[in-house]
Amino acid sequence: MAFLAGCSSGGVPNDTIANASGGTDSPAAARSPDGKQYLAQPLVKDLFFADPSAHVFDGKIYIYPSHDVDAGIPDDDLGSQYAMHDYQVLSMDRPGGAVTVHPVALDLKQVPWASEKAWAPDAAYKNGTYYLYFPAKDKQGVFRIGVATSASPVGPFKAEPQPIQGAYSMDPAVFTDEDGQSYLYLGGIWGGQLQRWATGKYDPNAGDTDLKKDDQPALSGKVARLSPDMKQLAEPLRDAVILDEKGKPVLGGDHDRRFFEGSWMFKRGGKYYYMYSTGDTHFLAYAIGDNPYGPFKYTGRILEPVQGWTSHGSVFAFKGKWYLAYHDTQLSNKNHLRSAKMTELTFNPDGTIQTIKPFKD
Ligand code: FUB
Repeated sequence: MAFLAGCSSGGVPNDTIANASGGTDSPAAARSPDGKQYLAQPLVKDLFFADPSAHVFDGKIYIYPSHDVDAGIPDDDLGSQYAMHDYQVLSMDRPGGAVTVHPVALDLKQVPWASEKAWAPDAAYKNGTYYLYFPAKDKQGVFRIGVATSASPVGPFKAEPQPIQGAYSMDPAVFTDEDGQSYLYLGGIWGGQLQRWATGKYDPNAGDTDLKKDDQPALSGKVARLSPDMKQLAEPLRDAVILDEKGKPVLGGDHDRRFFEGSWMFKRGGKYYYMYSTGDTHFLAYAIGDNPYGPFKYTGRILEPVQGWTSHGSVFAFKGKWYLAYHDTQLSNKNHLRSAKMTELTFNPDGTIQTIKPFKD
């Protein structure tokens, strides 16, 4: 059974604040630990949802988030504390509308190849089928990307017996272009293991951070066209290269601009906007290209650092307006217990994006 949950956002006031048992919830912490007022309020107040990937299917908003849990694991640089094991979908009729939290859509127990770490997912739709793309570690502890299908946008989803061949690392995001062709973006350094694939083959000895070559091009997120059945890569992964103002690849030492994790692609005005997280500098940055593969020119920041270590989100259009779905740790003040939020996003006349500050003062 689905239930309504609290929902309220800066600029998009909510209809109801309710908890899982249907009762009225108390207001979330009004201010951050250092006294700042939050721009937006959590979409859900009695469960933790992060990494919100938002899509509009059939005129309704569906959010595919990570479902954060407290496994009592201390924070480390590999993200061991993010010990999630299942997915639930959120839906709403409009930004600021009541949020429905749907039942478990997929549990890693139902995925034959997976062992742990149900990290940030995404979804796509084609020809009557919904596809859930999700990362998880396999039985050997290597991050892989899986795909599961359903006739409903909220699941339950049935996983394919094997991970997507040729895909690796984490944070899958699927973009479908106007011609109907879909592309899979993925990758994340440090705990996301992308650095271990730098040669194209998995190297467990490649370390737990990045290439450690600050004056060399940074590791890129990856992109590949999906096969017509949406379940395989139609080609090998390519680098989604981010260029600086001189047209040179952003360097590994440029932590304010280099790719870390959290790929998201959207298209506006014929341009391809590649959003990503800069990880240890905590920005959601964006770079613009002329096609889905890039290269993408670094353009700026979409979101300044939120409360909590990670930042990860999605951008979507609904009835002529644009929105950013993101997360922070307002309800827990713990890095691994995050709350999804939503706020409006504004483009400048030249196509650049007005940077969002997650606090009002
Ligand atoms: O939710 C676990 C991980 O934290 C995600 O996969 C990353 O993008 C970061 O948000």
